[in-house]
Amino acid sequence: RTFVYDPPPLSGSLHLRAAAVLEGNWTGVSTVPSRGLYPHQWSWDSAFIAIGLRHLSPLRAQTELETLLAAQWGDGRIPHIVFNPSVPLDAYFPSPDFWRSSTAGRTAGAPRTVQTSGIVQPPVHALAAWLVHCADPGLSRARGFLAGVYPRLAAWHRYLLHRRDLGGGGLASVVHPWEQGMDNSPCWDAPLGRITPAPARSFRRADLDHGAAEDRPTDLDYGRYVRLATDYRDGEYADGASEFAVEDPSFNALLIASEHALARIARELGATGTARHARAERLTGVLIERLWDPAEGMFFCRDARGEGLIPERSVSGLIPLLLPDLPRDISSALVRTASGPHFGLGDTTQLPPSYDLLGEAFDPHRYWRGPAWFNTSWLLERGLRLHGERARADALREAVLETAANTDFAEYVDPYDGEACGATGFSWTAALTLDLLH
Ligand code: 9WN
Repeated sequence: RTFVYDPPPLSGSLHLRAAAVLEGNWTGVSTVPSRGLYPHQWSWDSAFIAIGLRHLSPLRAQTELETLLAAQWGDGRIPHIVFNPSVPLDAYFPSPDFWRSSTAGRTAGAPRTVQTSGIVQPPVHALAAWLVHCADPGLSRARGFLAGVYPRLAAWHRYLLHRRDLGGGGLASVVHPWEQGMDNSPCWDAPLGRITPAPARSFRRADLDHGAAEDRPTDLDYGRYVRLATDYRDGEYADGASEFAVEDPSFNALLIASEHALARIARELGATGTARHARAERLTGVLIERLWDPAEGMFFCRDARGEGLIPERSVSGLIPLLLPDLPRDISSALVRTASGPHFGLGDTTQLPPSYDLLGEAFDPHRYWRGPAWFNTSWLLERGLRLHGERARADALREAVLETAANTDFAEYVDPYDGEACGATGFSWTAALTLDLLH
């Protein structure tokens, strides 16, 4: 009998490779988005990471969210970065000495023992907490996981729906492009254009030590990001005065989806959850009333400091497909728009672009001005499935898995040919790959 060395295909399997990325990016209490470029804990990254981690280790997934929530501020905000004190200050900009959370954030109730940023990111957390619970309800109950996170998540939603209702219509506004998570989206060009940039010599961009300049935001963008963050900090992170305030469809859709998840969590904890479901449904109506454009068949951002809707097509305007209470005509229109010439889903693109293929500002490699991202693809896949678009959802799932495998879990990719951009070994790409494999 000849012995042929024939290793099982499993050893090279996508599952194991994704698990190895998450293992390598785990710090002991949370996961960094990527070792070089983003060496701390990021808020919405951790939510997506937990959604994947639950398939590897429900305990680690719970810990990921608990670590983030431990850094919550007294006013309810969950900071967009929780800094790792053992990482050198110059490894990432802006660093803790820029945000000064424990002093400038004192009035808003920033924690004393951990350093954080003072802005937020999209509220994917309650959705993540619910999905993490469902992966191992026994462990979750034994640890009191949901009972522990529920009050914090409720305070987070309260902060967004009250302190951040800057447009006065019932939706949450973001006060910085980093808050919405799609940093240099062309949607911000007009509202950001009104902001006087901080001088380029007043800060040093650590991101350019790791990423190609042509794949990243420009220095002028950064000057404005720094100006907005400085002003917010100098006003002690009080809400209301920001020169930049935008109601974004994806940010608010994630809040609504998370509100539905919070209703399920409440029910698991013995309440009815009815009031929360009703609120989520009501908010869906507000989202449609304020951000839906029937002629264009998608949602748009509203400039709360300017003139109405911002006429730029971002993938953000398709993400509300995630919502269960959308009227049929709206979900159908969103699917049509996603599959049409502006996004090319299942047609001209490999993965849906972050921005309009036909838009003037489209650039297939520059960050959120065109490249495709894995978290937005995951959200769209979920939305398609929810609304009965099974064939499209299956095709998108396949495309995500293939692109993740071919790019070593890239941060983002050229939407046409799937060429890797930014970092590789990117945590949410690995995590959401794992989730789609299950
Ligand atoms: C600023 C961590 C984060 C993501 C954002 C992405 C990018 C940061 C940066 O990286 O933003 O928060 O330095 O560019 O745009 O969505 O959460 O992965």
